[in-house]
Amino acid sequence: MKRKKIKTMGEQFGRRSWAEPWKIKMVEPIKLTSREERERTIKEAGYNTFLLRSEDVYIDLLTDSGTSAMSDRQWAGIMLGDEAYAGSRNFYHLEEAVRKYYGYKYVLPVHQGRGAEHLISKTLIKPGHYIPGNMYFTTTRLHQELAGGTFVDVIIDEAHDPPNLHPFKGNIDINKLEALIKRVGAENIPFISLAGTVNMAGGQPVSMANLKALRELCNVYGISINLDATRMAENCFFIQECEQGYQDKTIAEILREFCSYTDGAWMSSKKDHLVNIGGWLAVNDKELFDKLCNLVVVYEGLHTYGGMAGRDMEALAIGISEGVQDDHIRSRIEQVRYLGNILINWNIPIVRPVGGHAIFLDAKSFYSHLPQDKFPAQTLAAELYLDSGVRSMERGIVSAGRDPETGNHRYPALELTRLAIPRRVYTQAHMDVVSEAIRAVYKARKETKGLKMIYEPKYLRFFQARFEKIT
Ligand code: P71
Repeated sequence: MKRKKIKTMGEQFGRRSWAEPWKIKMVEPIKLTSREERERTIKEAGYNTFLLRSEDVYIDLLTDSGTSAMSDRQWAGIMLGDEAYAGSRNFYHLEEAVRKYYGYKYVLPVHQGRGAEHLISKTLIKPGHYIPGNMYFTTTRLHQELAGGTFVDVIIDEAHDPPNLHPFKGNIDINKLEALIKRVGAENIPFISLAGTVNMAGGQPVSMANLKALRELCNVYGISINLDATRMAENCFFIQECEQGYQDKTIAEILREFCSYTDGAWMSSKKDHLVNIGGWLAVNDKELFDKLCNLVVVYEGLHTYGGMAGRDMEALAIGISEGVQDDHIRSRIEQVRYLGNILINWNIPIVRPVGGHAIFLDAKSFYSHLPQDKFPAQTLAAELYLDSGVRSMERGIVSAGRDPETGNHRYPALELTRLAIPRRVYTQAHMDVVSEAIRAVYKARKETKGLKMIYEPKYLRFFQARFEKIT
């Protein structure tokens, strides 16, 4: 009998193989539960993956936020925590790292991204203001609304179309933005809320050319640009790969250039910076900084710790330099692509091109027989967990919440189930298991009837809403 020739992973994709630029020094056991156990645990969790205990999860792709593995250098940094109330040495390391890699002048630590969103929204947004941005993010928009503003999505139309292969689906539609400015007046737009690796669009990048065009327009109207830099290092990988003139630049160089066209940034360091908690807010304007600096003591902590322990700031400062290394970013994004390419090859509907931090299943076309108010993406997250203990997150109608004016559901064009890949945590074998779980759920899709919402909290309902299976 002729033996079938086995191909390595690289060979399957027609290239030499490459591997992660690290080896594993410490492991954390995980266990696979039985189908009966999962039937019970997901029911108890109201079919909401946020309400599962992590012990009952096998492969946890709920989020890439705060779930990455720290390096030995970061853990060593934890031992160097200077836990003084004021003026901790670790704060100065953090400040230096942000200045070096992002280039902003003034830096404030915060406990995590939404802490920074709160401060900047409260400081700059007044009732009646409009805040244009490249697709909403849940916490970002909520803070803008709580400050009295209205978020306006000015992302390009391609971003709302899962199979569209535009390489920079995170771009701002400059015409849409200019029309908004003309309609509401530049004086009613406190800043542009620009995000890299646009989360809700499927981890889609913004191009340097788009940012330059945005800068020009904003200069004409005197509007500032604040960057949600949460996954900006990943965004820079796409610029390096696809945008003319950037192939020979490092991620760190591209990042510095990108930030140089913006006026300030907020950061959830739980992503690019490879830490479990932390964030910062940075601006170039001294007057604005003084206001933020005053507000941080009300909500976060003194301006030299902002809700973080000294040790956390040290791990974060080290994480900033590790998070922009080219080999790290490449291996991180190629792992996401590895999973994505398998699914594309099997004709399973996902958002394309594969983005930076996650695979987004297109639940609308996956469960094309389910209307959006039967929560297809929530249903898909529950079914994936039931099949194999893989945890994912709804990013559709539940996440979109209700319109504050009318109280009706918002019906977003995208109804997605996100499988976010933590950095430096799972192996290719885990990705194989995940792909097969998705395929099994896809094969059984016609039998799935959807969910009914039985409890709905007021703010960010997706975190705590509860559902029942429709039978
Ligand atoms: C993610 C998260 C964490 C999360 C937040 C809300 C609902 C579910 C999960 C957080 C982000 C983010 C962007 C682009 C700001 C924050 C807030 N993402 N901007 O994707 O992705 O940062 O969580 O540190 O407060 O799972 P924070």
